Amino acid sequence: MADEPSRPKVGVGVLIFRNQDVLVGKRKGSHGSGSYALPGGHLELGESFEQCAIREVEEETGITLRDPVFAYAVNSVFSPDVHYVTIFMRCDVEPGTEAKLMEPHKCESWMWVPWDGIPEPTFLPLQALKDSPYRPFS
Ligand code: 8DG
Ligand code: MG
Ligand code: MG
Repeated sequence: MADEPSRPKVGVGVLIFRNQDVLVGKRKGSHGSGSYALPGGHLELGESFEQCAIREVEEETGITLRDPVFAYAVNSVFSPDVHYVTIFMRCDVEPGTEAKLMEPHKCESWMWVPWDGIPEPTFLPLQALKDSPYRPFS
């Protein structure tokens, strides 16, 4: 077991749109600290992408998502031994929806920003999504 090579992990990032704005948070306490990322986390054993999106968003923001749908996927090599495939799920929420800071040790704050106004530095997988052909409103 000790000699097993490391392999890529699967992360799920969730695009939550409220009107034209997307929810991002400033990461704290792990890799990419200080960068802006979507809510999300690791896909757990046996989970669907939809279940992971709903669980992580509930845990991190208190928002209950209805019917998140697949949006895009990117491949991100952070360093020689940190490699993630990120599945982006998308869900549009009601205009009055607010995000709670449920894990203040992992996130400085949540903010709703326009797609073209995501602050820098941007977390690597989210930057890859921004650089991809994915367009949220077309
Ligand atoms: P978890 O243990 O609750 O599953 O994870 P977490 O505590 O929420 O950690 P995280 O760093 O937010 O997410 C785990 C990994 O998921 C992260 O290290 C890299 C990967 N990941 C991506 N894309 C995205 C993304 O867009 N947002 C978030 N939050 N994580 C992502 O590959
Ligand atoms: Mg999490
Ligand atoms: Mg997370």
